[in-house]
Amino acid sequence: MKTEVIFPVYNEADTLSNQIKKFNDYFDINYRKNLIITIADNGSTDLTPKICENLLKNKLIDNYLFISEKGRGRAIKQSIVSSKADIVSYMDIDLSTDLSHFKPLVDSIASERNDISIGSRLSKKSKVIGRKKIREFTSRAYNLLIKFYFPKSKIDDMQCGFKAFSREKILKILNLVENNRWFFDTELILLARKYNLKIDQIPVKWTDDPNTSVNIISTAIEDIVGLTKLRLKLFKKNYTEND
Ligand SMILES: Nc1nc2c(ncn2[C@@H]2O[C@H](COP(=O)(O)OP(=O)(O)OP(=O)(O)O)[C@@H](O)[C@H]2O)c(=O)[nH]1
Ligand SMILES: [Mg+2]
Repeated sequence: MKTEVIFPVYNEADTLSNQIKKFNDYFDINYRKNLIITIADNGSTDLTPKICENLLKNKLIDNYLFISEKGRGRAIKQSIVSSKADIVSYMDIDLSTDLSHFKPLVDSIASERNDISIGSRLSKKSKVIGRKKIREFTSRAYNLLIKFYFPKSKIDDMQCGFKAFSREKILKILNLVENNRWFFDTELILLARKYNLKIDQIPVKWTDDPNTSVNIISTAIEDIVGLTKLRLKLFKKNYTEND
């Protein structure tokens, strides 16, 4: 069974090589053989493309996708669509999620037969190191708002950049996802709930990287608009089962 890990990146030249080496070094040769590593880049303007060429040459990654239009969600979507793996996953290049969770994330689909497994920084057993109070607060407030809008969603942390999917199961849902930026994760998971996919949550150890590409204000607006639109859309279409 083939597994693909997608790293969405934008202007990550400073750390990219080291992080990819760290990821490769973590796994033994046999495990790595069945793992496809993809970098999905949205028009980086720094040396990211050049570095990816080298990583490809040295077989530290298997694919490099350069997508000219912006949007992390767009990059993940396109990578999953063009993937040939049975299980597709994605992870932030800062490797904030401890790598010890990668195999359990994948195994949750491979052996426990879940359709989706997602990392959670907000569950009782999660361990979060170094996250700024304001990020912790906005994240908790956002996830409470989701529970208010979608009381049966029962997901602790929608936004953790650490998720895996059965590719076959997620393709149908992916077609319905409209957002191409940061709301992408929430929209995908809520739609997956709607269509009764089996979702597993894995509490993770998270060591925060203070460098961020997220603008809190604009992303908060995007999230609230996205949630409202999705709620209305699901009402309109008379979906009532798993709201
Ligand atoms: N493909 C693509 N990747 C992006 C884009 N913007 C950010 N990324 C990547 O998305 C991942 C997450 O970005 P981060 O800056 O770590 O996000 P963050 O602010 O730390 O958010 P948290 O990790 O949730 O605290 C990184 O691998 C980024 O390189 C984009 O426009 N396109
Ligand atoms: Mg980060």
